[in-house]
Amino acid sequence: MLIVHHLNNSRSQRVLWLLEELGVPYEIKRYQRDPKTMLAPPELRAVHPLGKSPVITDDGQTIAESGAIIEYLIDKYGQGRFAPAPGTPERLRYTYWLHYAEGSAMPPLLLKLVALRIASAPMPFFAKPIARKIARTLQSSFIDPQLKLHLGYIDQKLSKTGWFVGNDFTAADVQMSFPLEAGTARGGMEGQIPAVVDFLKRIHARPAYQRALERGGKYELLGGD
Ligand SMILES: N[C@@H](CCC(=O)N[C@@H](CS)C(=O)NCC(=O)O)C(=O)O
Repeated sequence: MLIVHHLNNSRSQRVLWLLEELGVPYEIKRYQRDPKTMLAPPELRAVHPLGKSPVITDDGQTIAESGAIIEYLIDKYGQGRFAPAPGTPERLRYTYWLHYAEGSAMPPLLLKLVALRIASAPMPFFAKPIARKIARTLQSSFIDPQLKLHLGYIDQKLSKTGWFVGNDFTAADVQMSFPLEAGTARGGMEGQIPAVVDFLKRIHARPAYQRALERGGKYELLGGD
């Protein structure tokens, strides 16, 4: 049986969603973040040396990295669904979004989280104003303009057909859901990205998404609805 090593409030939610879309049976092994550090518990390192989620185990294989997991699931269980045919221009665009999600969209979101943490971290009183100033400068001079650039680009793309590739739902939409959920939860740009907000509404209404939420448990990144 395929096992999803599922960390609460994390990228593994989108793996559960894809499995529900595909109708593949799976088991969930749950891991809880440390409430202070938000890191995964050490047990996850017994599954994969980095101890990050998602990780799946299937047929004696351990697969980490959301994009690699999605490719594996589509190759093995897709039966031609949710991905354009290999060798087509659509397939290239699909591959692009699978990589873009983690390679380009997530880094500024992660930096935003770090800047917010620096600003609120416990430290000696005399260091606080300096730390806050650094965090604010980083945010206003680099992070926020980058987020605006990426979210604007994605919004324009989604305004054409409503999906990342062609006229239909694909696994690229699953992979892109996490940066958009995190981006709208952290970003405050909802008024400027109507196609993104609409995309999130439509994916959240999908029965498979709802089933994945029920199985995955509490997920706090549903901003944008
Ligand atoms: N690029 C990786 C990122 C994996 C990752 O950072 N996962 C986060 C959850 S969203 C995690 O495990 N965080 C806990 C930790 O780093 O200990 C992927 O897409 O799978």
